[in-house]
Amino acid sequence: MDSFTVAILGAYGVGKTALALRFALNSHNGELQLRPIYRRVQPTVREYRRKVMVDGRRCEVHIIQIWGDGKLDGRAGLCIERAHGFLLVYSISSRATFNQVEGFRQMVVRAKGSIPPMIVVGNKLDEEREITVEEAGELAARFGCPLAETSTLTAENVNRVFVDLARMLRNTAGGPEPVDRKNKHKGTSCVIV
Ligand SMILES: Nc1nc2c(ncn2[C@@H]2O[C@H](COP(=O)(O)OP(=O)(O)OP(=O)(O)O)[C@@H](O)[C@H]2O)c(=O)[nH]1
Ligand SMILES: [Mg+2]
Repeated sequence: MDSFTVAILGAYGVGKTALALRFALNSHNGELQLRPIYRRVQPTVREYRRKVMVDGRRCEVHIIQIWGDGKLDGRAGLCIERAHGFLLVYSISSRATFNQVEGFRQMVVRAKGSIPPMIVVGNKLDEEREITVEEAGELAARFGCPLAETSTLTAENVNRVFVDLARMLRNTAGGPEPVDRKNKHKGTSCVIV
């Protein structure tokens, strides 16, 4: 079974922990409500795992390191080293968090010495929009990576963003592709809105 490690980066309060919890815990309980999730939110480093089907094949997604200060210290560097793929998260209702996305990407590229698979993720899709899909799409296009918009409140696109990143990682790793594959979201032009 493929196993990928994903790191979630983004400014304080964009919903990094909520994304990890929504993805990891929703797998076994579709009834999971928002409040119980957020009671469990902790502003610290936590690790989560979930097995998902990606194009008909099981895949384990291991989520590591969730932090908000954007400093490339030793701990952050180690986590980036361990991670195969990255979610660069901002809040669609906060320009300040959008403005920090580029810095997080640079931190990853600097630490890795290469450009790993990434997805730019605009979270809090249920809130009033300050960042348009167009400008976020321009940023993602400049990075050469997909854009997704999510809400951990409604769960919209949350699973999909992890599955799409896992697919990108599998394709990057050069693994064999299943014959029945129907992948509409392959490649870097994918925009999930
Ligand atoms: N409306 C709405 N609120 C959200 C969403 N995702 C997260 N939140 C809220 O945003 C706040 C911050 O969420 P966290 O998941 O703790 O954010 P974080 O990025 O992990 O924050 P730090 O670890 O402090 O950097 C919480 O009050 C959540 O309830 C969302 O999709 N919609
Ligand atoms: Mg957090």
